[in-house]
Amino acid sequence: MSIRRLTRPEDVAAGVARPGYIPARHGVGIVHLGVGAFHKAHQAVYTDAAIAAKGGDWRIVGINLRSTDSADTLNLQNGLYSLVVRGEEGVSARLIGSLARVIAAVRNPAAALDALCDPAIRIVGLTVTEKAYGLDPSAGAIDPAHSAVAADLQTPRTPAGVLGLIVESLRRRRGKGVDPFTVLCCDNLPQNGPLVRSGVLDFARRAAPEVSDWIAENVAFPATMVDRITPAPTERTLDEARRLTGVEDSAAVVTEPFSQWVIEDTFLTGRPAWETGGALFVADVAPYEQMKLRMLNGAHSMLAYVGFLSGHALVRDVMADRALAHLVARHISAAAATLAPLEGIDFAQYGAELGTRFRNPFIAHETYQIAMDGTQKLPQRLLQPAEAALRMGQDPRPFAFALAAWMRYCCGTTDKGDSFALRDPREAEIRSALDGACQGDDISDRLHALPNLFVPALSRNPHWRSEVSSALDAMLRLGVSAAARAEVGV
Ligand code: CS2
Repeated sequence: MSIRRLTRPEDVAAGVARPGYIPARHGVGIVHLGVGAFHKAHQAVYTDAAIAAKGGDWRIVGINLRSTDSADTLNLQNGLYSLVVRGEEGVSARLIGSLARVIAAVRNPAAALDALCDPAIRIVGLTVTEKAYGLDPSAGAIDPAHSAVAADLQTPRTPAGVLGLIVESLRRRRGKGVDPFTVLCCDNLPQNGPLVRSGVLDFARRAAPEVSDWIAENVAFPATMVDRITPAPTERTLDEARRLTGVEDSAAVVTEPFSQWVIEDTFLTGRPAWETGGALFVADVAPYEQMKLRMLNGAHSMLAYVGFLSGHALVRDVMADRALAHLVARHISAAAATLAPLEGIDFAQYGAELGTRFRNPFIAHETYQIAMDGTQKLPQRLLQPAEAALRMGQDPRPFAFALAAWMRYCCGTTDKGDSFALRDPREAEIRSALDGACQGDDISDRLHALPNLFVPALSRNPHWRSEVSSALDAMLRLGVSAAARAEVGV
């Protein structure tokens, strides 16, 4: 029997929460680049709550730079989709009405620029993943070799990449006397607002120098910390959404109950009342961001490499393994010890909650998904806390073990000997650097020599290097699973 497709809020079964407003009565105020599962489980949900509580023309026009799937499914459903929340309290579905439509920029680049230039748009949000910007975070500058950056520097009036689109649309807005928008980066990058600002300004100086000072003076780039564990949706997600809502919804997402958003309140031309959805506005996001990147994301990366290599497909399976759960707890405490105190936050309690979230038996989060893009994630998640630990006279071993697990992952085979793709933008470079290497020391030397990844405080620190080599040796000699057990004595 075929069931009808979701196209109107009233299509869904009673018991499914619907938007507390009539979506079509609200205009758009936000463009969001990167409408994937995370955006749909996070910023779009806060925006939905804000419109329901305070009204306003704040619906979202999505732009996807590469994929066309989201545009195809969401536009067919008038932007509606169900958010399935799974946790101890059970499972629930809620219909989200804040997305108006999605533009697939590969098919329609002009529509993407038009949307960004629309005077109604006051905020441009971003969840495009770390690698999409084309930034060199250590230099706070663009990476001119990044493919999208390089292409957009050649043809800056018809851009296709993130920085190119932002700069060109700001240039056009200025030419027409339209106010600039606020750029709201929601990717897990350190100091994400200031970092994207420096990338935009660097790009503008090269591609549109006549507006670079104007951007520097008039565009706000608030930093944010975003958090909600959201696995990539699967057929099971869609089946469950169908069962709960009674309609066909190809855009459904599944997520955990926990959600957090900390934002700097420097919006120049207004913003939705996101606090009504639970967002926290603070003067300085950096300490929250550091806590989350080092404790949550750092432990996530470590458990992803160790778990994936030792045969655990899901985060919850890693947590069900006693030795690995110990290793995760050790990592979380070591990361907490590198942080400056943060008023109102008990790191021990935050860490304990992370353990509970990682164990959530109702969320199937793949270790292979988290293991992706290691070179883009290591600095903020593992290397900066390692450096801090060394500076503070703390034991760097937990971070060295985590880094060794990434290095072992770079070898491209699991404990069982199965080969896999690294799924990293620097995969080819890593593979050729490691060609023929099989000893821990040698692998570590070669990977520590990759340009723009390690700071000298680590790569030239003998204590650090010997901890990494010894952890990696154990993994190569015993296998990752046994090395992890030996590491924590369980
Ligand atoms: C994860 C994050 O895939 C990853 O690298 O560590 O996506 C993580 O699930 C989110 O940051 C949680 O907020």
